[in-house]
Amino acid sequence: MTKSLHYRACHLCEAICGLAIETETQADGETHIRSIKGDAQDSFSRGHICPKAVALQDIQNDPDRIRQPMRRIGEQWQAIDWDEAFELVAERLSTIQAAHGQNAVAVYQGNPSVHNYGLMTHSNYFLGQLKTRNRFSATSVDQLPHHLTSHLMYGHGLLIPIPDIDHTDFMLILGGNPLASNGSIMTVPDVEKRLKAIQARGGKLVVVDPRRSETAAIADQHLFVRPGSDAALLLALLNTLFEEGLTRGSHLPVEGLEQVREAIGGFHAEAMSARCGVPAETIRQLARDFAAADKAVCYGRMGVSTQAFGTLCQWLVQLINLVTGNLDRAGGVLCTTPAVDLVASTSGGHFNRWQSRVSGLPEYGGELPVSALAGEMLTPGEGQIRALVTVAGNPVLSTPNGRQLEQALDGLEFMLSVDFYINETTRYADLILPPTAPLEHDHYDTTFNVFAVRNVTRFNEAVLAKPKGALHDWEIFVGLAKAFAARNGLELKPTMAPEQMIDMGLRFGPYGDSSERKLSLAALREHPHGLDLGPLQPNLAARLKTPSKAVQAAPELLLTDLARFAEQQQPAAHELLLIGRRHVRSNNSWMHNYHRLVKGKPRHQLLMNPADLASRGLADGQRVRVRSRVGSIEVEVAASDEVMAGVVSLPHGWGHARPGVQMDIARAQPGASANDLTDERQLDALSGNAVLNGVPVEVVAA
Ligand SMILES: Nc1nc2c(c(=O)[nH]1)N[C@H]1C(S)=C(S)[C@@H](COP(=O)(O)OP(=O)(O)OC[C@H]3O[C@@H](n4cnc5c(=O)[nH]c(N)nc54)[C@H](O)[C@@H]3O)O[C@H]1N2
Ligand SMILES: Nc1nc2c(c(=O)[nH]1)N[C@H]1C(S)=C(S)[C@@H](COP(=O)(O)OP(=O)(O)OC[C@H]3O[C@@H](n4cnc5c(=O)[nH]c(N)nc54)[C@H](O)[C@@H]3O)O[C@H]1N2
Ligand code: SF4
Ligand SMILES: [Mo]
Repeated sequence: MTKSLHYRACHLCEAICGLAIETETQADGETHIRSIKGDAQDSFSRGHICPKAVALQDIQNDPDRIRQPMRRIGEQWQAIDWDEAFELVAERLSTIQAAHGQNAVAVYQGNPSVHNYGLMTHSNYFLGQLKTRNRFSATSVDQLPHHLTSHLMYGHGLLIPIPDIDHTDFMLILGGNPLASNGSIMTVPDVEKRLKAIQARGGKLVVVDPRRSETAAIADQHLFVRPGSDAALLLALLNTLFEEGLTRGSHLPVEGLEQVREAIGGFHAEAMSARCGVPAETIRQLARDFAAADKAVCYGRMGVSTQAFGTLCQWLVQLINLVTGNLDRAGGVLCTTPAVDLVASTSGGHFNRWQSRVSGLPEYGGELPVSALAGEMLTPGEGQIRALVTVAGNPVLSTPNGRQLEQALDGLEFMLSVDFYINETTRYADLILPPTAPLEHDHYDTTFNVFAVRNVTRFNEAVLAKPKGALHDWEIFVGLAKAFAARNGLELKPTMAPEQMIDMGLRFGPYGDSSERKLSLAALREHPHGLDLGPLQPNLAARLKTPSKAVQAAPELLLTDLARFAEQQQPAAHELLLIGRRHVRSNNSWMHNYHRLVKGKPRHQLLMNPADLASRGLADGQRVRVRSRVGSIEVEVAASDEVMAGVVSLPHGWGHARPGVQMDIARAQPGASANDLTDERQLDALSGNAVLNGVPVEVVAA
């Protein structure tokens, strides 16, 4: 029996914590995980770990995780071999495209697509050949407004300024709960310590959230805001900064600031207060406090992106940082200089070059908003979607109106899923191709190093050997690409393994061959705890990709969207508004199948303010029916003064009781799906991003 210790970054969430994993190999060659701990030698995560990383061993050992290609015949699943599976996909998709056009095949790529570097490097090797305009992803139920804002203001959708959390004096968080999520578009392991350090050095943390979240609970100030109304609050803050002369100049070239000042002239704190539910004087004081801090950060995340004015909110967040002199400044917000630089090596993106056939929603970067997906399948006519490929996604639980999507999936001619579970979505697939588990492949974080609060880089080997007969995600896409190209007589450019691509990316990058550091894959292999490349530095002037090489403060699209905001109706006073939440033991929809993470008291209840319970004659713990325009669910309600009156909170990613789901532990405590209530027609009209927060519902006894 031999024991060995492996160092490895966790890539389950955006925090990329370093792990120390001990394995044991028995005489018969079987290797098991003995322990998973935080890696104290990782200078970025400093030993931090959360319960999800410990559950990596449960993913590894889960009997429900599928390990060979599975074909569905009626209700039955049959194992088939890889070559037969690739042939089947090539035949079915080619036939459907030949009969109905290329757009008849759609693609949905889920969240782990950006956490798994083999998917980053190789999914397009196959998916690109499909040449379909019907491409969708989890981006449009999440951070699309961030990308669109950066594309419009800075010329590249990935040029997103990151909070310099370690050096700021004032952090204003709207719609983010990093104590549960471990940070998002802000890769920050150990976030609680880093937030408390702001306070310890005399700085201030302010949280704006309709729920007193775990992060709000440690803040110096928490403001309840009516769901979906952050644009009003942000406009009032910006207006106050201008009106009270609280702005500071910027070293950056900026165009359009005068237009901004004019356009927001009417949105006084006094006028906006009623819309967002925050008193005018509180808003003005917040603007003064923010401006008085030497170094300050305004950060808006998931909760403000997934609302009716998500893009407007993200634009206003950027403007608040800009006009207070905190954009591209130490202690403010800064862009990374990543070792593999996706900003330098790709074009800035495009927007609204085409629209979805039925609902007319705009593409961004070649993808359409996923709220349009079911409609494109259900609505007959030329261009109707007849086949779907899902990759690392569970849109039945994660996109608006999941019940409608189920109906649409049921009517498809063919569906392929690249995934290792038979879950709420993949149970509709005709074929599931399972990749290796997280610890069985090597890892370089192409995505989240770009959003990290320090410039960091690391490459780690697989901890466990690839099982016989298994394929990595990237190898599945190579197999699919070859079979599809052969059937269609297409020429396929040769490819290389992901690690070789990373080696090239590193060597062409800012710390590569032409620099003193000479980073390469070989160099990174010598640093299994990761390499720290220093704090973020001002770099935006050189990185801007706008045609004028100036920050565009007043993009036309956003000025126009202000008019839409001005006309918006207030929700009726008697309505309850639904919002979401996350728990540190969850990971979107797919990590409820591990006893370690779901044990203890249930965490899927609907939280409701005691006053709202009382006025409806409901009691804590009772089962209730929640209804929205699109559907209804039944769930237990819990009284909580964490949520403001008029608001109910339900976590997404639950709802595992659907027939055919083969995840036994998840099914035992299924919860209900928030996305059986969210509405595919409720959108940020500018970007097409889904509204997941601020959905009108009613709650009655079940
Ligand atoms: N109401 C509401 N809805 C939401 C949200 C919300 O806050 N409220 N949040 C939204 C957000 S931010 C997101 S990102 C989406 C997420 O939504 P999705 O991306 O659609 O779904 P996930 O729940 O992340 O499911 C990931 C799937 O990938 C599989 N998987 C895991 N690792 C791998 C891998 O390495 N390779 C492959 N091939 N498959 C893998 C899992 O088995 C699972 O089926 O949900 C969104 N939906
Ligand atoms: N443990 C865990 N970690 C995760 C995930 C997970 O599922 N579990 N998912 C990962 C993913 S894919 C993402 S995108 C990130 C997201 O990370 P975060 O952006 O931090 O998202 P949440 O934790 O959902 O926090 C959103 C907050 O917004 C609040 N909110 C809701 N509506 C509004 C509103 O109208 N205005 C304001 N101001 N606030 C509002 C909610 O009450 C909630 O506290 O987390 C990632 N990390
Ligand atoms: S916070 Fe948890 S899930 Fe996220 S990277 Fe760190 S250990 Fe992994
Ligand atoms: Mo997300």
